[in-house]
Amino acid sequence: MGFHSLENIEKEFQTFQILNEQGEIVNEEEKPDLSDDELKELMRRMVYTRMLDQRSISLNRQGRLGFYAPTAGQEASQLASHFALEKEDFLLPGYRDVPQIIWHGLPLHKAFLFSKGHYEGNQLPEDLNILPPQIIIGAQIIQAAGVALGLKMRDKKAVAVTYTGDGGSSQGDFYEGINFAGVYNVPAIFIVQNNRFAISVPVELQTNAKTIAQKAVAAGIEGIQVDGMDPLAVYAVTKKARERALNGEGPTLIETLTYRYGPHTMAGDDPTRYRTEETDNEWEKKDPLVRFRKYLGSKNLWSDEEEEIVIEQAKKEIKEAIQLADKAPKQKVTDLIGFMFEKLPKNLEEQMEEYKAKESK
Ligand SMILES: Cc1ncc(C[n+]2csc(CCOP(=O)(O)OP(=O)(O)O)c2C)c(N)n1
Ligand SMILES: [Mg+2]
Repeated sequence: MGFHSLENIEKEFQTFQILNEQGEIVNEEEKPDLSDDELKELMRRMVYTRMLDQRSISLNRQGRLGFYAPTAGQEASQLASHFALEKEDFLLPGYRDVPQIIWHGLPLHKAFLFSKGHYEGNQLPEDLNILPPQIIIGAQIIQAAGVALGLKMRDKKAVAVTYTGDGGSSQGDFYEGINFAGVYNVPAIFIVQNNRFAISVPVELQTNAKTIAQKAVAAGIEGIQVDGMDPLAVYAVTKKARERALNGEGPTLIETLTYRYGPHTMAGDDPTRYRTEETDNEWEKKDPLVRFRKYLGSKNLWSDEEEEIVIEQAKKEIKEAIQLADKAPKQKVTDLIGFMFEKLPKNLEEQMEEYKAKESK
C-alpha cells in the first residue's frame, strides 16, 4: 500500500561531508574548487567572527551592546554558506545571522547599532542587498520566496538566501514559504541551521521528521542535509544550490547540522539547564575552526602567526566600531516618525507635533 515510503525518503537524506573532524578530505570527488587564497579568506572570516562573538558577549556584559545572539560553533554554517554567494544576492537573515550580513558589506558599527536597538542600525546602505535581521521566527522564509520571485520576474542573475533555525522550520511561515518558492520555481536558498535547540526545546520535541532537509519533499523542491561544522561541505552545497537557482532549476532547502556553544541570547537563558556537558564536548570536537585549521595546516596555508594577525585586526576594528556606535546621536521620536512616511497620516501628524514640543524643551 506504499505506507513505508517515509523510511525510504529518510534514507535519501544522509549527511553530506567533505572534511572530517580530523581535517581530512573524505570526499575528494565533491571537493570544491577553491584557490589557496580563497581557502585562507574563509579561515580568516571564521577566526575574525569567533573573535567578534567573544567581544560582543563581553560588550553586552558591560552594557555597551543590547540584544545579542551568540554565534560561536556556527561559523562554517554561516560563513561558508555565505562564501558561496555574490554581492548581488539578497540575504534575509534571522537574529543570529548578523555575521553573514557583515561579510556581505554591513559596516560593523551598524551591526552594533542594531544590537543597541538604534534605528540607524536598520538604515542600510542602498547598494547592500540585505534585509534587517528578522526577530519573528520564520517570517523571513515567506519574504525570501517573495524576494526570489521578484528577482526572477526582473530577470536578475541573483538569488535570495534566507537563514532560520531548527525551531524556525516548525513554523507555518516556513512551510508556506518553501511551498510557494516551489510553485513559482524561484531562485531561493533556504538554509536551516539545525543547532538542535529552539532556546531550550530540543529538535526531537518540535518535529517528528528525522531530518529537516526532507521537509523539501512535500514542497517539491531539492533538499540536502550537510555537516554544518564542515566549511567545505557547506560551501559546496550552497554553491551548487546557487547554480541550480540561476539555471532556473528552482529553490533548495539546506539543513546544516551545527551547534551553538553559547546561550541562546544574552538575555539570561542558562544552557546548563537544558544541555549536558557531554553533548557540549561532543560538538566542540567537531569545531569548524579546529577542523579547517588542521586542513589548511596540512597544506602549509595557515600558521599561528597568521591567526594572531587576524585576531589583532578584529580586536582593533571592533574597538573602533563600538566607539563609532557610541557616538550615534540620541534617538528622537520625531525622527523615528519622520523616517517612516513621506507623508504622515493624521494620527502620526498629531504625535509628531506632540513630540516636537517635548523634544524642544
Ligand atoms: C513567532 C515567534 N515565536 C516565538 C518567538 C520567541 N523565540 C525567539 S528565538 C526562539 C527559538 C528559535 O529557535 P531556532 O529557530 O532553532 O533558532 P536558533 O535560536 O536556535 O538559532 C523563539 C521561540 C519569536 N521570536 N517569534
Ligand atoms: Mg535552533
